[in-house]
Amino acid sequence: MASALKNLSTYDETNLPSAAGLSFGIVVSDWNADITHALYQGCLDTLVKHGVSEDDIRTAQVPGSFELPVGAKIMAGVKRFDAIICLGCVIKGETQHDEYINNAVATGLTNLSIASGIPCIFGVLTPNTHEQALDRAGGKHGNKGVEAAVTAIRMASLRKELAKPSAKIGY
Ligand code: DLZ
Repeated sequence: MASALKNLSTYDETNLPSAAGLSFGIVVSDWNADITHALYQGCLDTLVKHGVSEDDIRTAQVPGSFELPVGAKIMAGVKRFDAIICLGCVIKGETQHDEYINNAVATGLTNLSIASGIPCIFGVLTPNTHEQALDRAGGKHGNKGVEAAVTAIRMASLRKELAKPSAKIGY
């Protein structure tokens, strides 16, 4: 398993650009709320820790992960966020529902990111069990919401940086 021996939420804080002045949308799925709300807290704490003002964070709740792409699309139409973070948890069950939802969310967020130019971050857990989800929502594998926030800060900063005129001429 790729993540078996790693705490995925460890990152080099000194290497992350300040997120002050950047604005973020967060879309949270209420399905498996004990997990997604823990992801949300990790995400929010990380954004604030890196300088984002709470006034520059807008949160929307959607019923399930399947609704994350349209929630993000609505959010993208409300304000020009520097990045939109989508948080959910789809636990494998007896049927293939998880594959349909996960594929739809991944494709939807990819398409929205490319079409809008706003990074839409995939913060969706796809575990086999509830225990695996807990491990990744503040348990032994860290908090995936923290990672989603770090990814959002990096992508939002990159977007801002590349929008500046380059000082260099030629190569
Ligand atoms: C229907 C459903 C099921 C069975 N499981 C999950 C889940 O594990 N995680 C999740 O976020 N959502 C689940 N849903 C709800 C769908 O995402 C969606 O909200 C409904 O199918 C209505 O479109």
